[in-house]
This record gives sequence, structure tokens and C-alpha cells, in this order.
Amino acid sequence: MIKLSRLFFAPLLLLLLATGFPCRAEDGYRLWLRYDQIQDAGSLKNYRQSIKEIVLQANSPVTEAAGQELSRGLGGLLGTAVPITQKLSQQGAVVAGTPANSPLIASLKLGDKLSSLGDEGYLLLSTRLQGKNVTVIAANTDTGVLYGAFHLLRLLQTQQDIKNLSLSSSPKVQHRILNHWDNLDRTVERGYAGFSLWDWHKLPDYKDPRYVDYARANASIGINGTVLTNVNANALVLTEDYLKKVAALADVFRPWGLKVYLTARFSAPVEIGGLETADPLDPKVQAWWTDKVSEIYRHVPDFGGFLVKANSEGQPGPQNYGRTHADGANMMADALAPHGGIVMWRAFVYDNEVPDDRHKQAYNEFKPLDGTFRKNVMVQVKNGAIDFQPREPFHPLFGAMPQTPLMMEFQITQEYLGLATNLAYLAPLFKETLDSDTYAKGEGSTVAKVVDGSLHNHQLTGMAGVSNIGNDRNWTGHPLGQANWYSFGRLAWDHSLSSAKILDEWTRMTFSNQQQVIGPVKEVMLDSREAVVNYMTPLGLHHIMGWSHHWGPAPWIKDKHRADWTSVYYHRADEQGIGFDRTATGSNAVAQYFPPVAEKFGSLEKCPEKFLLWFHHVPWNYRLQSGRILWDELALKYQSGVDSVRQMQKTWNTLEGEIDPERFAHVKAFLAIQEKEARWWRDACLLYFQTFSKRPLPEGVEKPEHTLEFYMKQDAKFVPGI
Ligand code: BDP
Repeated sequence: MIKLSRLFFAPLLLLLLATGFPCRAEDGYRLWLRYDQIQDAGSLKNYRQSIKEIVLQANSPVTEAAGQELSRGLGGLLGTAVPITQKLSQQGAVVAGTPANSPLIASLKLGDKLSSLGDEGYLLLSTRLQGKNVTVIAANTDTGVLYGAFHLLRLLQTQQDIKNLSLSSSPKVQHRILNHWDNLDRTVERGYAGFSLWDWHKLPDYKDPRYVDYARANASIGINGTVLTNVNANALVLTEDYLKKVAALADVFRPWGLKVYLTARFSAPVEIGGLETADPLDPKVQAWWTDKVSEIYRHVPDFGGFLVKANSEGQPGPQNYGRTHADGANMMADALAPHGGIVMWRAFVYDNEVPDDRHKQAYNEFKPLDGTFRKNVMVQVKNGAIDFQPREPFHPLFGAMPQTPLMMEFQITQEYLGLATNLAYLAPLFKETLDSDTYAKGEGSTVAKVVDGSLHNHQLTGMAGVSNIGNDRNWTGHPLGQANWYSFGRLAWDHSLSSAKILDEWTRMTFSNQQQVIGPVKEVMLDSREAVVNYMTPLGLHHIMGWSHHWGPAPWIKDKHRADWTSVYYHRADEQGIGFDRTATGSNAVAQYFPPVAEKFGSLEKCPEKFLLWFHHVPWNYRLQSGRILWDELALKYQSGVDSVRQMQKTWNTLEGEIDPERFAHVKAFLAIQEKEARWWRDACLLYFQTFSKRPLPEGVEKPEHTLEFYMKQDAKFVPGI
């Protein structure tokens, strides 16, 4: 039997291999690092001429990783193995290294060019060496070489000319970090792509090969740090057993330039240390943290440091002992400093007791602490003052704490943007915040300049993204959600890149270099976040989603144990109008911005309409720039969100037969879900707000499918990610 079936299958297998028939379905696992052979015959020929061998003279784990990636990538793209050698032996070599570890690189005397590129920057050069044409990847460190290797691969993947290369690149931000909100039981808070990648039970003995692919993907976009655990922290991860597991992950990640960080539960000295207090000014507590940190470094010699959520949403913190956030952060910073570690102390705080606008609370608590943090502390600030809404004005803390490095926190996972089944390409959201002008030091004081340290002259800088990654085969749940991981990394490296440019790169690498593919994919994705804003929270509405799980519309949520978790707190709809008055006649949150911004946001006429209801309570019959009254405009915005999704569906359908059937069908099905949910949002919100406006739906807005009662009765169970 066995022999027979072998006889039967062997020729078939050979045939499949010869025709390049994919042996495995296109499941998205390979992300943007697919390395399939270049299709365009002309480019392929040119690349094959330019690249015949990889010359690596150094001998280090990071160099080995770079070599492995170059060999895998170039071999795949060129369709022929590219050997790694130590000597330059032929025309068309890729020579990679640092002046210190490669005599060939040293002989090029690149000192001047390399001097400004720091620890992670690199040069890509086409030049001649020992009479041969070569492509050089040079850097000051092995990690720089690794990043340069990925850049060269990207040039081939996106079919750029590599004949006359002369480019350099270095990151604008020092710490480019993913925040995993992963629990030790492998559930992921606000995670919609399966369970946590970290298989704590099997660690440290079994290291899933997937950890390497995770690290490669991060390295390819310049992400150099990962916080493994949830900000709602579990002290257990700081115990010896778990530190061994953490060390195993750190060992896998290290060759890829990826450092490991942990969340530190403030009450750990009590919970796992047997102390009676966690008071940061108590010498016993300080000593406990000092010892604990030394223990961590014994396991992970290059441990990055702690991310801390304290006195926020029930988490313990220094205020439990009458101390400040700075007291808490500094205590941990002192323990970490001798080892070179940092503290990322989150500013996401709002107090149950304070009967004031939640928008103002982080600023009120943190601004007075400016200048009191240790040198190895960054305060990590969410992009907006409320909570990762589909659209928020930038957080007023940016620019307001000149003596403190402020780290950006974006959310890549789509907690408030339809979870993993809605497409929202997030680079435009990230860019909108980064490009906002704080006016902290006059015009041009953008949030990006606060974050990259250039505005207030800080060396310590960082950008964090709350990860959208889980153990789904395709990593991010939505096949196109991979673009958000990608664009976070690219923007953390260089915030001046445009959303369109990043999308173009990603599309070419993830799908194809053919125009008939690139065009439609970009068309579907580029404005997808704007579509989400329109069908969920247009004109500055915010926080009107389902209770607790945050999925779907629920503007009617009220009477809960805390007002600032309800929807009515935020939209304040009544018979006169809708919106949160944050001007001087209301909460006066606008005063937290610098004067030109405060004046703009605070003026009904000058406030950008996209933020109108964020800052103003506006009469239903107020006339907007379009000439329409507010009610009509709101209704038409909801409709336009639905229309955009339908257009996205049509455009996606043109890709049938142009891309692989697996990803085509997956996205098609998800877009159908998105269309259904867009209608749900539109109908539920408009029916509810209509009970206040008492006006008919304007022409062009479709009639709701169900009654308001129907929508209010929806009560989804087991929504993922809580
Ligand atoms: C909110 C989430 C919650 C997080 C919290 C945070 O709903 O799950 O724990 O932010 O950032 O967005 O700490």
C-alpha cells in the first residue's frame, strides 16, 4: 500500500514543485517578509547581476541573524541560493559589517558618514571594493547592520533600483516598543487575534519557533523593545520561575535587536515579597526593588526596564501611601539605573473621586510633577486625553512637560475601532497626532518633535504601540491589520514618512508589485480609518460604544457606577443639541492647550469640525461649513461611513483572481461584517440621537432597519478581548 501511494504521489509532487504551485495555503503567516521570487524578468536579471554573494566577516549572534535573513530573503527573491562567505570573491557582492568587525568595511573609511548615525543607523552604498562592484551595508554596530540588511531586502521586495545606492537612515526615536497587554493565562486584554504568543506553561524549555519569526518581523521595521505583559499587571511574572521563562524569550529575541521589558505591579513587594507595605519611600521597599531588579538582570543581562500603570482603574500605586507618581517612578528608576534600565510610567490616570472632566485629569496630576522625575524615567502618554478613540485631539500633556521626556502611546489593537473584523488602516491616525502642532514653543512645535526629543532637547525618547498580535496564524486577526503593526514600526523609526508611502511599501511586500493589485489595495485601505470615524463617532463624538467590551454602538449607556464610563457623560445630547462643552463655559479643558490651540479649539467658529462635539455643545440647528444644520450633517456623516465601506467592498472585489484566493476571501468576508456593523452603528446612533433632535432623517440617509428598542436590547456575550 505504502509503496503504491508513494509511486503515485512522487511525480505529482515533483510537478507541483516545478510549477511553483504553492504547497501551503496563503495564510498570512509570512507577513511582509514573504520573499517570493521576483516576477518581473528585467528586475530579476538586474538584481541577480548585482547580488551574487554575501560577505560577512564578523562573528556575532546579531551578524549571524542578519546573514540568515539576507540569505533567506535574497535566495527567495532571486530564486537562487546566495552563499555567505568571509572573503570578497566576485563581482556583485553584498558586503555587510562595521568598521570594527569587518576589515573590508574598515577599508572604505566611512568614519565621517557613520559618525552621525548612532547605534542603530546604517549606510547602504553601491561602490567598488578590491576592484569589484559591491553593495555595502555599513553601520557602527551589528544591530545597525541588521537594520540595513532589512532595508536592502525591502528595496528588492518593492522593486527599487539598487544600482547606485547612497543612502543612510537612523531612527528618530530611541525606544520603539510594542506593549503586549498579555496575561499569564494567555488571554490578551483588548486582543482580538487569538491568545497570547507567549506560551508560559511550556517556557523556558520549549521555545516555539514562532518567537523567532516575531522577532524578525519586529527587527524588519526597527522595533527594538517588547513589553511582554499586561499593564494591568500580575506580580507573578517577577518571581524566579517566571523570570526564567522571560529569560528564554529574551535569549530568542536578542540576536534580532529586541529587548524585553516587563510591567511591574506596584504592590509586588507585598504580594510576592512578604512586606507589609509598598510605600516607595520606605527603605525596605526600596531595598526589595533593588534586589528584585538585580535578580532580573541576573536572568536577563540586557533587560530593558519597567512599564507601570499605577493609581489608574484600580491598579495600586504610590498614592495609596500618600506619595506622588514621581515618588513611585523614581524608586523603580533608582533600582534600574545601575543596570541601564528605564521606567515608562504611564500618565493614563483618572480618579474616581474627582467630579471633573476626565479629559483634564492626567494633565492635572502630571504637569505639576514636571522636572521631578529621574533621568531614566519617561512618562508614557496616550495619543489623546480620553482613551484611544477613533479620533481624538492630541493629548494636552504633549508640550506641557518640557523637563520630562514624554513617550507616545498609540493603540494598534482596535479596541474602539471595531476589533479585528473592521478594517482601519491606522497610519493616518498616528500621523494626525504626530503632526499636530502643540505651539509649546511657538508654531511648528509638533507632537512628533516632543516625542523625538528635539523640541525640549531630550536624549531619552520613545514610542509605544499596544500590540494587535496574537497566536492566530495570520498574527493580527484581520489580514490587513498587519499593516498597522508595520506602520507603527515604520513611524516609530521615522515619523516623517507619509501614510501613503508606508502603505505602498507594505502592499508591495505583502501582496504584489503589480499596479492592478497595489492600486485597489491602497484604495481600500488608505481612508478606511476615516470611514470608521464616520460610521462610529463623526464630528468629534466619542466613547459611545458598547459597555465594557467596547464593541458596537451604545450611546444610551447611563447610570453606571462611574459616570465617566457611560456614553451620556460624553455626548451630552439633549433637546437643544449635542456635544461636551470643554470651553470656558464648560469644563474648560481647552485651557490645558497652549493659547493658539486653546483659542482654536475653544471657538465654535474656528474649531475644526472633526473635533466640534469634542469641545462644544452645539445646537441641532447650528449651521456647519457645508451649509447644512448639525443634525443633517451628523446623519449624512453616518451614512457616508456606510457608503465608504460599500465602496471598499466593491474595490476589493476587483482583486478576485489578482491575489491569492485565501486572503481575498478572508478580507471579503470581513468587509461584509464591517458593512453590517457600519449599518448597525448608523441606525442605532441616529435613532437614539433622534429622540433628542426630534428631526427627520435628511434625504440620502437610509431608513433604519430596526427600532431603537431592538438595538438597545442587543447584549453580546463573550466578546473577545476583555
Ligand atoms: C483602556 C482599556 C483597558 C486598559 C486601559 C489602559 O479599556 O482595558 O487597561 O485602557 O490603558 O483603553 O490602562
